[in-house]
Amino acid sequence: MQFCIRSLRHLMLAAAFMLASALAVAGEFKAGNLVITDPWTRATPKGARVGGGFMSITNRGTKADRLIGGSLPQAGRFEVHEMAVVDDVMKMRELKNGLEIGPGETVVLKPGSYHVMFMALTEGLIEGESVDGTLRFADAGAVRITYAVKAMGAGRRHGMHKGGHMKGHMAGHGGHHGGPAPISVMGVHSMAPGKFMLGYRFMHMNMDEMKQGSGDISSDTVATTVPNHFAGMSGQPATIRVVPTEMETQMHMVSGMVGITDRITAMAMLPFVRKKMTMLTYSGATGTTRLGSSTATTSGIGDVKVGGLVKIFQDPVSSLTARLALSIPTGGIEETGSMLMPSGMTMTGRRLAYGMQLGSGTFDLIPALTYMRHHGAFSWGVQYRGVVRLESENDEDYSLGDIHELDGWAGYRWTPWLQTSVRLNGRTEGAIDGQDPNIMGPAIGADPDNYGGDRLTGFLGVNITPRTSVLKGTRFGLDVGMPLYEDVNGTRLGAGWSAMLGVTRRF
Ligand SMILES: [Cu+2]
Repeated sequence: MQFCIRSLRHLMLAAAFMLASALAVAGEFKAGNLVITDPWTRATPKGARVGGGFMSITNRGTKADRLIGGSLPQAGRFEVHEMAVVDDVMKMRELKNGLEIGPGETVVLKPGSYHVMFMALTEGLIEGESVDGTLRFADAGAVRITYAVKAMGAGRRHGMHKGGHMKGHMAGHGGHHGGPAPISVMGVHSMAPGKFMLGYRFMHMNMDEMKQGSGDISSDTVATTVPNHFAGMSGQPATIRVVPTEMETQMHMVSGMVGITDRITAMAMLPFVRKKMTMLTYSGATGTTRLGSSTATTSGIGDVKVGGLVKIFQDPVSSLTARLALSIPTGGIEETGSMLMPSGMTMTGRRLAYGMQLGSGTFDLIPALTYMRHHGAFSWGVQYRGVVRLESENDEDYSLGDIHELDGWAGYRWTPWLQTSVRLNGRTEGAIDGQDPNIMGPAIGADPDNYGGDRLTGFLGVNITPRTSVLKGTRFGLDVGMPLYEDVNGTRLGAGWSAMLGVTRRF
């Protein structure tokens, strides 16, 4: 048997070629330390000019490499793309610096996520066929790969778009993610550089039942049993004589956000506050006689908020964003009004209770941390937000309690423009520290210990994000809540229903 070296080499070459083509068919390609597995694309509809390529890339090396380009004979242009949330819509964006694959890492290019883009296609991609192309890596250089052409809808993640408006290219890329957070949850995610958003929100909160701790208490019982904070001082009765029966708090909030860098977004919020409290006044030695009611209102600018959002991370389906902002004591803390006194006289120009003032009077830190995630039409998120008083007392010798809130919500997008949500809010607020010498008298609201407490509130929300061109980028939102559980400090009005109505517009 004449068996020469040459034929052996041919044999090995043939074997290597067969192996390579076997591997090619099996969908594995190597470039240096990189292994590209199962490249695939979709058949394109007639006349389509774009297509997408998907695969997994594993870096078996010890240093990072970057997918920076490639080619496909049928395509005039080839780009590397990511999916990112821009204007509340999932959009694809070119990665100008390429896609990094870290040492030991596997990056998966899949629908709704990273992908390569074939643009200016000169011919369609046919299901069942395969197409050859190249990839270019910063370090490993160029490599030839073969894409398997799968069915037009292959790899689509959720059915919401079945037969919907996503018939065009990239169906299954999701197009729209699960939608925005409820309108009451602010500072959820950052803006792209140079992009800005304006918002207007109106908040109404009703408080109409007296509570003591976690139990209800009638105003008659309050007047006869709850100690007056100022008892013992001259002319002061032993128990409360002025009991609030209802309070309305309304806030108009104008807000703005602008993207500074890819990670940093500046934000500001200007609130206009209006408060109205109705009080029942009692008289008599032990407070058993209902004398009558009086109402006090205050209104004006509240505490302005300024600060920034920092994008900690964001990928196509989730984001983690921190807010670092400051509340500036622009809201009035010397608001006065009239009140019916146990003596029967109506006093005017009296400093009203702490709860009727328009601001905190202190500089406060308002941190927040928000994680949000989307699964197709579903979305959910959690947000911690706080108010931390940075000063131990304001100009009137007190500081309001710190506030800590935790929000959890889930949303479902029924159509590209309609989303509903449920939300649970847990809130704890400390009592007032110190005392304003101008706020005194046998009234519930004049006692610093009757502030703060813990509360759990449930909300239902709806977001409408019109897709028509003029309203594109606008979101109309409503969020309505009812307390599920409340344990107040001391004795005070408990929370009733609340609602937030708002509109935000991105530019
Ligand atoms: Cu793309």
